[in-house]
Amino acid sequence: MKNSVRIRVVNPNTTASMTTLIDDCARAVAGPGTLVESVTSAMGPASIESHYDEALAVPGLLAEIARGEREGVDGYVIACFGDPGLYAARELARGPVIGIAEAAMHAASHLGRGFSVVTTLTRTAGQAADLAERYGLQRFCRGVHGTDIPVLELEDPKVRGVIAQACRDAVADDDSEAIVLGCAGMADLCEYLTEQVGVPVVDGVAAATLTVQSLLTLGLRKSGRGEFAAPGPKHYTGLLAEFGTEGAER
Ligand code: 2AL
Repeated sequence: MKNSVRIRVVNPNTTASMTTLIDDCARAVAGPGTLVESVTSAMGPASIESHYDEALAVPGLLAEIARGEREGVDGYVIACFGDPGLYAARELARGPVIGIAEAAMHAASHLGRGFSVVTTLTRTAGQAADLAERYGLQRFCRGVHGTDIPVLELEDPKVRGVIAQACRDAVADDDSEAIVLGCAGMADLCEYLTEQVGVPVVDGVAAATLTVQSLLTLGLRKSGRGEFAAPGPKHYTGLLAEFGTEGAER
């Protein structure tokens, strides 16, 4: 059992104001023995709302995980709902790495028979549905609903009402019993939406932070055996040369 833990929350998009929002929400739930440090990726897209954005957000995310490992971080949250680079990050880290979609969907599965995801652009709905399947939670996921609000417009207070209505519609259309918020930028709306919607509303930033905290408090680390073992030594070239694993201390 460990009573003091250091969790790094990585915002894999490059918008620092969104990291501030994420950091506030992670700190609000962390226990007294938990140090939360949120960081913004140093390279990549300003927001992640396509497969292309997601692919190009991964190098910056992995650079933050590698830096965290050098700095002695205990565990990580990937604070983007596509859980970009989750499995690669898990290979790099010694401690637990949890994505916000992964954490939120698991939490919602404990709260009712079915949940709906309310997200940003409708074009990302397929990615969220794929994640439910990947995590074995497809039978709980009754629908994914886009609002067509871009990630960087979530900070505008005018969108709150639109998201609340989308949540109410999702509950009615899917006959669902909980809502999963489909973007890290919605984390600060969780309390408001819970009041407005009348079913449990799960924010993945808070859920993932507490999942990592729980695993660390239990003294549990990533399994180093098999699929998520550290990647083997390899030479990388070009723009990705610094990501090579040759000579990495493992
Ligand atoms: C996200 C998110 O959480 N952060 C980001 O940049 N894009 N998710 C989403 N569904 O658009």
